[in-house]
Amino acid sequence: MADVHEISEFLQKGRAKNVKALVEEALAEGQDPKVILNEGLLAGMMVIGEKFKNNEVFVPEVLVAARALNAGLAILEPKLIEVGNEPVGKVVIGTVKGDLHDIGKNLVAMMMKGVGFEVIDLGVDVEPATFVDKAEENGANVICMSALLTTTMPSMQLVIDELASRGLRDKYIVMVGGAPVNQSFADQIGADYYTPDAATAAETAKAAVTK
Ligand code: B1M
Repeated sequence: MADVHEISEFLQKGRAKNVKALVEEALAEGQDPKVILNEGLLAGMMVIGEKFKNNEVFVPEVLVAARALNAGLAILEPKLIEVGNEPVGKVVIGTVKGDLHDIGKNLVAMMMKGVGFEVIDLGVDVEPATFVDKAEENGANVICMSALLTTTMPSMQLVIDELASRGLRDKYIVMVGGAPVNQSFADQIGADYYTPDAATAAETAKAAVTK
């Protein structure tokens, strides 16, 4: 039987092929995709994050671990999302200007699809005006921003300022998240919702558009 802890070990070594194979094996055996995600992939990335902070590993090692995580996520995605028939709305999502971290943003996008949103993923390093332009072009209801760096969090404010300057602030539900973001920051910049994780983000967005 595939061991989720072994998935974590391979991820820490950046062994994407092994991660992919073990995730496939675990799914074929009927193991819970959420356990594979949390105890395998995300647990492995948390170890890497801690080592990165303590200068025990450096950017190249983190990068290969992130690639391994994304390889595993690609296999898990269809199992994590069970899309309903009726789209509940449209979400524009991206990582803010200056920030290249996309794993959390990808997870949020995946969970949003899972609760029935159509997702327009703008990628990383997204200009404030682009969030607004794309929301307008696509007729979105929700704008989701992710930031992993304390230095890029202020970009979230710029997106909200951009909405306000175009007279569009009340048209959209604005959601923010990412490791350094918290409720008090969200309140300070005037975002509608802060959520600590991807699953809560998706549930909150669905509740907000259907209320
Ligand atoms: Co970076 N990095 N990194 N990094 N990196 C952090 C964020 C850091 C905390 C590491 C550390 O020092 N401990 C630190 C930031 C310090 C700070 O600002 N206070 C840091 C740094 C400093 C840097 C560089 C500056 C390093 C350098 O070059 N010297 C550089 C910056 C590059 C840039 O963006 N301009 C950099 C680069 C990188 C890599 C490219 C190597 C790689 C990213 C690869 C990629 O994303 N494709 C990377 C990684 C992987 C990390 C760590 C190790 C892991 C991040 C991650 O993916 N976690 C991270 C350490 C850590 O966080 N402990 C670190 C897993 C992911 C699932 O969690 O994204 O938090 P997260 O998402 C969570 C929630 O936050 C939430 O949902 C998810 C859980 O369900 N969430 C939302 C996220 N977005 C949301 C949006 C929502 C709601 C919830 O609503 C819209």
